Amino acid sequence: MTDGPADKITLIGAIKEKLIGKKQDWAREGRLLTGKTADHATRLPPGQHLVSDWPVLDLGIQPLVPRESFRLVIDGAVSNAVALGWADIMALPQTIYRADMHCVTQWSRYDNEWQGVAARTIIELVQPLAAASHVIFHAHDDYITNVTLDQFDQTDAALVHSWQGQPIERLHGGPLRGMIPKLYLWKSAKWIKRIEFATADHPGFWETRGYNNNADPWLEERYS
Ligand SMILES: Nc1nc2c(c(=O)[nH]1)N[C@H]1C(S)=C(S)[C@@H](COP(=O)(O)O)O[C@H]1N2
Ligand SMILES: [Mo]
Repeated sequence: MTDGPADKITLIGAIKEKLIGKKQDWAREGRLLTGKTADHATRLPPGQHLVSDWPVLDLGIQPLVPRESFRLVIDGAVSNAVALGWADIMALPQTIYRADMHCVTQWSRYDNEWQGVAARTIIELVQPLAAASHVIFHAHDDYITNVTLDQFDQTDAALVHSWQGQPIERLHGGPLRGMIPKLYLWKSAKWIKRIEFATADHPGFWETRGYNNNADPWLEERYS
């Protein structure tokens, strides 16, 4: 294959320093906190409101990742590290499910239909070592986020390529993004390029800027 522009990964945009600074201030000041928690049976977590559109949140850079050059490395504390191309992703067993999403900036969107590869399919494929305790997502915009292996090892956690039956748009992290619906949405990395199984925790971009490491919306774990 030639190395033409069609298969190059392009970074579009520039880091939004001001917006990142403002979100860090929110964490420092504890903005948006209601002081309430809710049972998981309550569909809307505390302090959230419903939206019907799907807002876009990023650091200012929206990578363009052509499927021809797509490559996802899954490595670290696993017995079977892999590098998957787009055809490999699509050849894995596919899952379709419906889930709500909850962003720390207070919007929630119900009934999103996701299609992709279940986290448990990935876990079965790479065989994490007994010592693996965390999963670190690395993205093309250098965004990083971390979850525990238990948070990833859930029936509704997945790597998703379609939303409401359509390929996920570049703005929302296409061609492939993480989806962990039971955590605030910053734990769902867009434009993923590497998933690292780790034997220790490595807090990511927002987790090192005042945001909560655990990020359970029903416990209102917005900030650290
Ligand atoms: N690669 C990457 N993933 C990311 C982000 C980002 O800046 N870069 N932002 C996170 C945040 S803060 C949110 S709220 C969601 C937003 O996803 P959306 O733009 O599809 O709504 O993506 C998360 N994943
Ligand atoms: Mo966010």
